[in-house]
Amino acid sequence: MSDEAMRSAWQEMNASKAEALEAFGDAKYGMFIHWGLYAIPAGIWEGKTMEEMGRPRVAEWIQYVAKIPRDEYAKLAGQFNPTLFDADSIAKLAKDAGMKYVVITSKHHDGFAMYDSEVSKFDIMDASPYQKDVVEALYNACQKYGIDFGIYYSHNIDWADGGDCQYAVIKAMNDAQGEKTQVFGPNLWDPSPNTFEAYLAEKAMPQVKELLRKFPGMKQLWYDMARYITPEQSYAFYKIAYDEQPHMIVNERVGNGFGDFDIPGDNKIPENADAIAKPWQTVGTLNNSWGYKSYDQDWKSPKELLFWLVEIVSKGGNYMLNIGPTATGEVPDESVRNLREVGSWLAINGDAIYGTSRWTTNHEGPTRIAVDGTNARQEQKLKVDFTASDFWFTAKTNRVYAISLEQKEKNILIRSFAENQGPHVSGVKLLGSDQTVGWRQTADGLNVRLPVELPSKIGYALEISILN
Ligand code: FHN
Repeated sequence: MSDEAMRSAWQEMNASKAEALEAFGDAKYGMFIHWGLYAIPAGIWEGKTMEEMGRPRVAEWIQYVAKIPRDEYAKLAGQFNPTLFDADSIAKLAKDAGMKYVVITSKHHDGFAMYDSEVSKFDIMDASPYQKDVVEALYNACQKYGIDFGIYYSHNIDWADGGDCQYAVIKAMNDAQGEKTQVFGPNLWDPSPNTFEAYLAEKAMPQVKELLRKFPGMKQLWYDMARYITPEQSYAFYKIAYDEQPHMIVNERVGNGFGDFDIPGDNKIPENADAIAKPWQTVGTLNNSWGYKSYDQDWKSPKELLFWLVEIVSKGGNYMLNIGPTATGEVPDESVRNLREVGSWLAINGDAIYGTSRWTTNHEGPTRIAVDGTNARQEQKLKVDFTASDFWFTAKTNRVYAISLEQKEKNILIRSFAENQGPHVSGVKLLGSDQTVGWRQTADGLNVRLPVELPSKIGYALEISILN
């Protein structure tokens, strides 16, 4: 198939997903789950931490960073017995946290399937003493709680069975064009002897198909790290998903522009969201790792998490926030606490988040925070300290929401509503409260007198009715 034919077929398939993409746009907030054998070493191999061994520092990359031979890594499966895993409590946590969907790693770069795979014996049923399909358990629990379900699948990088992940082929192609090929992710220390083509035909494609048949009604398919993938291969991964579940959306990491929605980057808030043509999603960690890392206690506070959420939503995106369960299947306490606190905030202020669109401006006020990458906030020692003049905005028909993450002042001024410049205001309501809010629109902006008691622990959100 020519590139042109693939692109036009993709356009047609993508256009048929308008409704699913709209629902995705409304959902705003979801849970990512990185869970696999890497939760056993949890960031330490033979006494060395990820930081001592190299990069990246995220715990699910330990096999790569420590160059662990395949046979040796595979032995971890024999120890994987997460008896404390409780799918119901995780789905309920997502619900309580105000999240609308869950996406779980069915197979990460290490190649180990966390579900009952007929295709490979390197799975939770055949290779671990646990012998229960955790993906299926979560799928069922999500249905019970009305949470949408999605699956992560590492299609290019498979350190167990993907050979060199097609690195050599892509490098030769790039060399011929005088282009550099970055080495990041391929198994070059102990590659499986099969070809990448054989891996695609015998493992990756059949597993994706198997997952799509096992879990009907999925909302998202989340491929990852398409570094060494050709357009034909990306198209095939998109098409297989469409053929099985035409209404499910596929992320851009399928590769080569064939995704339905964009990912600006891991833990990255786009500076200029206007430039992103497709619906988009930022994925983020609760500390600085996706997989469980025993010694990373640098948890984002509820206020920091709310900053990420409102900054992303006010720019029109979705936030998918990750938990990394331990080897025994538990979710770290601090993760649970922080997620629940954000959930309590959303229970009060959810109208300002779900189902909203971007307004004419996403933020006003002096505080500017830019974060780009999973290690960035730790390296830049990010502080989430806002002023009473920082507001984020979202909109719905005839309403604009102004969100503050501070409670320092009772008399506030929102400059974007300056008379004769901003829209004409016809009413102001404090979300989660029946108390009357005093307000006046002046040449400086919208003056609001907040009540003494505020409904949320962190900040507040105002629903501003406007006349168009
Ligand atoms: O390499 C992976 C990483 O382990 C993690 O799964 C993230 C999540 O977005 N994706 C890749 C890096 O972008």
